[in-house]
Amino acid sequence: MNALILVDLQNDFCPGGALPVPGGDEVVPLANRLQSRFDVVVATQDWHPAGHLSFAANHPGRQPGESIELDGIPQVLWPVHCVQDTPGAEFHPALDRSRIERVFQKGTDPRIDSYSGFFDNGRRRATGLAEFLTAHGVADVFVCGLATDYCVKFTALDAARLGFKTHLLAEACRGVELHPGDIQRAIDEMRAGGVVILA
Ligand code: VGL
Ligand code: ZN
Repeated sequence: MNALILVDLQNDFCPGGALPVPGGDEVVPLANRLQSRFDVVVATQDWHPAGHLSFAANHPGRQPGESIELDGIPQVLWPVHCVQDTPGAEFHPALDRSRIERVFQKGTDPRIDSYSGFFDNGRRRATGLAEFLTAHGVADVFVCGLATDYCVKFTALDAARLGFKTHLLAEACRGVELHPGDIQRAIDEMRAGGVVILA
């Protein structure tokens, strides 16, 4: 069985949102078209409380894009984004949700960020995605969505580490590119981590 993981196709990561990924909305029609090719479709959703410590606004004097350490883990500070029950946290309105069997929310603990759809950044808690895929007999995982250099990368790397045959649908991803070259470096890291990069 194969599975498509749709990563964080949310309003705040699209142009006009709080943490816009350039061209983020362009992947929505691709994601819609891809779904029919897979046995299982799941989605991840960045889902932060307003007091989340990945938000620069919750660190007086800090600006988005700066890096700090949070509980011993490096943390990029972001604009306030994907706050639970706000429009920015909703899926893009054009996303076809009819085949999404389960949504895995992440980033709910205010003290730790969660880029991967499987675990938080400290691997303290699992979302249940791995067990869900295993229970559905999934061996092959295909990842697309936002953002290539953060949540897509960590989701794909964890999938590969967990033993799923993991593929990146690169055309259906867009990245933040906070620093020039971040997207290419992310793709190189995924390839080195055993992820098969597909155009
Ligand atoms: C993401 C930064 C902060 C992502 C989520 O979905 O890639 N990036 N939160
Ligand atoms: Zn986030």
